[in-house]
Amino acid sequence: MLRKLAIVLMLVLMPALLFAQARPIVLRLAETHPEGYPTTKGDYEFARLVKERSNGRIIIEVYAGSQLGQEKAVIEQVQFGAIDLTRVSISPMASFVPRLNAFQMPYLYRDEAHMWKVLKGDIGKELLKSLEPFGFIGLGWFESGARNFYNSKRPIRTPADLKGLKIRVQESELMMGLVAAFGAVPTPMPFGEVYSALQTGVVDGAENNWPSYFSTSHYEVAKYYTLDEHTRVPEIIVGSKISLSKLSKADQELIRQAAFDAIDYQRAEWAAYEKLARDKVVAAGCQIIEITDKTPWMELMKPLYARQSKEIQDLIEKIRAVK
Ligand code: BDP
Repeated sequence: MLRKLAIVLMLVLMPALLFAQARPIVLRLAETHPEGYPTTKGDYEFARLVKERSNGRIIIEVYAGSQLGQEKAVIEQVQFGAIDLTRVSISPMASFVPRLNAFQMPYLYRDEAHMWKVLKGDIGKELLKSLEPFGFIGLGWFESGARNFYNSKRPIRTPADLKGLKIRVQESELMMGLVAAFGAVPTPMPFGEVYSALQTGVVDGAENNWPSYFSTSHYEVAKYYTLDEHTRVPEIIVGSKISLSKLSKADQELIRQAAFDAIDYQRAEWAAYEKLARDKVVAAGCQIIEITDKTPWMELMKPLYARQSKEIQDLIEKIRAVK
């Protein structure tokens, strides 16, 4: 009798146990860029590493092309746990975590290598850890080149040429201040709306790196591209504290490490695509304006630096001191 009962129990419980074990943890990652963009490829590499290292127990589904919404809305959803992960620019992220502004100050990094020394070093690691009280788990950084102004009206050779132009900016107070300090009129709006805003003349221009200028086709409607490189804005991969804290500490660490290990892959993809974007834009006949002396541009940014909080000023100093 007892044996029979045990057999029956086993038959009933076994499939349930097996099923529970086999069902992977699925996490959704929101990405604004389309498939094929180097940053999206970086997300997939992150997902691949997580799947491989967890033997398929943890699956990250990448939703590219703003399927889950525009960046600011996505960040809100990550904060309250409706989206598990996202890769975003730190510009909109800084509205949630103000100290991030220190990392996107104009003309802050000497070059790309300096930025990466900061991001991968103690300062960058500490910053990722400091996001928790805001509801985020900082996981890693991606490359995003340098941002340049472009517009449909005229070649910009000096900051004075920007005067009065309506320039789209990310949804970020710092970026608004930056564009205003150059004498232009900042117009914040989500990335996905910029093409039609340029086309219909709602804005005269915008600013972005080569890959975004190209992949969004903005170069078709705003052909003057000025290489002033006013800022390098790192990209950040963040998780939702609400959703990731449901995982074991070991799994959280696995995810964090995978994001960090995807960085070099994304950087290599970035470098290749940046070159391709540049070639395509040039071939399309856009007017590229080189800036040989950035001093007058930098000068205008001094009041923006002076306005920052003590906490940000201290971080800026630390970043500059990294050799
Ligand atoms: C691109 C960033 C993307 C931003 C976009 C923007 O990769 O995350 O949303 O700029 O300007 O360079 O909004």
